[in-house]
Amino acid sequence: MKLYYIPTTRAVRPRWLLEEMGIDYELITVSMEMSRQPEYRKLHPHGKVPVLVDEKATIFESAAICAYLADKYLEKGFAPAINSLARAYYYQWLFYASLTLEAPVEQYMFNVLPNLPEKLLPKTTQTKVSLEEAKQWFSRVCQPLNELLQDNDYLVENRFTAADIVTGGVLLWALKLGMLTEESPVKAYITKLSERPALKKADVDVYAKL
Ligand SMILES: N[C@@H](CCC(=O)N[C@@H](CS)C(=O)NCC(=O)O)C(=O)O
Repeated sequence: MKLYYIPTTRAVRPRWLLEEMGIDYELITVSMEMSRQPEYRKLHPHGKVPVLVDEKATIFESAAICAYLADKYLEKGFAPAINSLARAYYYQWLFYASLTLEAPVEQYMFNVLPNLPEKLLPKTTQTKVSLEEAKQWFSRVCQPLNELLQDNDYLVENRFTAADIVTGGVLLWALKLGMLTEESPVKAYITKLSERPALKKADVDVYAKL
């Protein structure tokens, strides 16, 4: 199995899951030149990461890759049983992280890291939401997570799943960008997730160099 990856990006999420599961994989770091090649565009239509190539499957979108891997190795216990009630909440948080939680974090990143390399932040994707607006927006979308995490360590059935990885991947950015200044259940949750050995292996911190 091959994972196409760039450090600190959304590609950390499937790598983190692979490390949690103890599955062997080949890591391919994607350079700017490589991402522009027609061969790479066959793997990802926009030349982005992550991409997972596994036997006949070529999959892009970090949350989809995590969901695929958690199901492929269901016996490892990173996804609830199909058709269970827990499965519904698992989907909810996987999609919430990708569609709702991530948007203000990305906007905040555009503001605080305006000098991100073009590879990581194409100028065409930058918009005009201010730092303060992004922070307030983030605080609103954290609210349901704060309520849940007040009494739970993890998002689904109070056990660690791929939904925690995708959500944790977004919150890790927020933490590193300084968006989580005040103490909250969300901050405690991501601080604790950050200590997981599998995440430490998967996330090579190059933020300081940006
Ligand atoms: N929604 C996609 C987003 C993929 C994405 O934007 N990846 C970024 C890194 S976080 C990327 O490859 N950027 C490089 C580029 O745009 O050339 C996912 O979750 O996989």
